[in-house]
This record gives sequence, structure tokens and C-alpha cells, in this order.
Amino acid sequence: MSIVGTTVIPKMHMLHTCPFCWKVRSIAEHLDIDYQKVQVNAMKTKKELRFAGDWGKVPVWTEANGEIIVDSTPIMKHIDATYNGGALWQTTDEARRDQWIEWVDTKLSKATVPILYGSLSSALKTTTRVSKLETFGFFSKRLYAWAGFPIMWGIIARTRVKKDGRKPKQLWHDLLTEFTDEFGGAPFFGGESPDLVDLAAFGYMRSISPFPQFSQLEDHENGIAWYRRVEGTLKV
Ligand SMILES: N[C@@H](CCC(=O)N[C@@H](CS)C(=O)NCC(=O)O)C(=O)O
Repeated sequence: MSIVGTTVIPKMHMLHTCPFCWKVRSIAEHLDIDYQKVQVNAMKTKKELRFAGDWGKVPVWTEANGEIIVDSTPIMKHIDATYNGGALWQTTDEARRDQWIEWVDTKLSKATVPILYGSLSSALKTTTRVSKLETFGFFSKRLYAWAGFPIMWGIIARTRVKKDGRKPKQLWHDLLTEFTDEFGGAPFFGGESPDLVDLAAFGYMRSISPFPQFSQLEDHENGIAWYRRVEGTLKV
């Protein structure tokens, strides 16, 4: 719970560059919800999130009444249900919605690491930027900027890129084609306006926006047109 003036507002524990946090930020901005962002120390997430049990990951959403919700998609559903009557999750075709939220949370979530860390030069660019954007201690910031990139590149991203076989940009383009083709000519997955699936997908893509690699996604004509349409619905 957090008190600003006399008003009690919800808060979100987050990391600036975490894609799952961008999902929650996107729905909150779409619905114009007043909440407080609490940046955690990237090296001390477990410790700083101990209040939420042993989940240990961001985002963590704390409602004004003290209720704690974890995991980005359940948080999005909670926000929609609490502040919006569940309208973003409501649909006439639940099977399609459930299939695609699952697709977004498995396919798009796995595409963020390869584009950011999939080559040595992009990994270096990313970790340097992350070390500037996130909260670290004085020494761990420098340590992360220099030691983080070979770890992310060498161990995590390279394995994923190799396993998929496609270049990270190609992977994103294929996913954006698959997703936007599903709209059946409508401007959004949700039809004439974005729904929770749009906002979740948008959140993953938006998490790349602070990095130079975002230009590789801007090359996808239908994908970026959809992205700008969703962006246009945010109240920021
Ligand atoms: N399924 C979770 C994943 C959250 C997650 O993995 N967050 C990362 C940051 S991007 C984290 O907090 N990692 C810390 C850890 O695992 O120790 C969600 O959608 O919220």
C-alpha cells in the first residue's frame, strides 16, 4: 500500500527492463490507473520481494487494500477485473483468446532475449543500457555492465538462437506476421479496440523499445502499424 497525499494507490515492484513488467505497465496506462512504481535493485530481487512470499520475481502488484498479486498475466486480469469490469478479457470466443494469450506468453516472451543478447555486439549494447536503466549498487552496476553481457550472450541467448535456428530479427518478424494475420483485417486482435491479448503482446514488444534493436522490429510493416495503434490508446 502506498500513500500519496491522502490518496491510497496500488503499487508495482518492478525492474525497468523486465518484459513482464512492461505488460502490466501497458494495461495500467491503457486504463489510466494511478499507481506507484517501485524499482527494485536488480541484484537483490529475492530480498526486496520477500514480502510477497517465495515468488521472488517482478512484477509484484500490491493493491491499495494490501492484497498481493504475482505473475504478469494474472496481474493484468486482476487489474482489468478490478478497474474495468473485466471488459478487456471478455470475449465471444474464449478458445481463441485462451489459445493466443498462451501463444503470446510462450512465443513472444521467448523472443525478447535473443533480440537483445543474441549477438556479442547486441549483448554488449543491451547490458550497458540495462546497467544505466536499472537500480544497482555502485559496484554491482559496473560488474553487471561488463560481466553481464558474456553471460547473457554466451550462455542464455546463444543456446536459444541456436535451438530456434532463425536470426532473432527473423524470429520476431515471423511472430509479428503470425499474430497480425490472426486479426482477420481488424486493427487489433481484439477487433476494433485492443483487448488483453493485444496489451500483453504489445508489452513484450514495448520492452525492446528502450534498446537500439527496436529498429529491427520497426521494419515489420503490419507489426509496427499495430504497435503504434495500441500505443495511441495509452493515457500517458
Ligand atoms: N511468469 C512471470 C515471470 C517473471 C520473471 O521472470 N521476472 C524476472 C525479471 S524479467 C525476474 O524477476 N527474475 C528474477 C529471478 O527469477 O530471480 C511473469 O509473467 O510475471
